[in-house]
Amino acid sequence: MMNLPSGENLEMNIQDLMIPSERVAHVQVGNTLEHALLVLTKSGYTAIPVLDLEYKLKGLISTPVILESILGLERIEFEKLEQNRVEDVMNPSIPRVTLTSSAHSGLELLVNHPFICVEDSDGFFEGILTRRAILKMFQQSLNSNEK
Ligand code: 4BW
Repeated sequence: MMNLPSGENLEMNIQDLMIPSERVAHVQVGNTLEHALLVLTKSGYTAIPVLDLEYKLKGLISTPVILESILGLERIEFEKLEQNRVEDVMNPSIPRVTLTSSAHSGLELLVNHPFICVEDSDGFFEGILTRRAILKMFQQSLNSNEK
């Protein structure tokens, strides 16, 4: 529950707002950079989670990080896309909450991150909470207040 400036209480449950894991584009440890670039390009997202074989969070991979890793001094080293693995270049620092975290902690992280990962109490990946989901919820709340 959150208190809006108006004094209104806003129910916000991370589980209800998140995109569930089966609908989240992701790659796995061991995948090549080429595979990751394909998934990123086809999905249209700039950054996606990296999971291990048990479906636990290991990092985030993004198009800029991949492109940066193949920039040589004089040319783009395309061969590295096949040679290198996502774990070689991913960002291991992941903004994350658990299913039972307060909505407030999720909201705070979303100020600086476009999405945050949600895991269960054993560290298994459950989904992501996006800025869009939060903004949509606020918009719906404002709309219903105006009526
Ligand atoms: O392919 C897209 N489909 C839709 N419906 N919206 C898209 C798509 N690509 C971008 N967008 C929009 C969204 O509003 O641009 C925003 C920024 O995308 P991003 O960060 O930089 O790729 C999107 O905002 P959002 O929905 O609040 O999502 C925030 C971030 O969460 C995205 C992306 O990194 C991640 N994300 C969202 N849905 C995802 C996902 N990652 C993997 N799988 C998903 N289903």
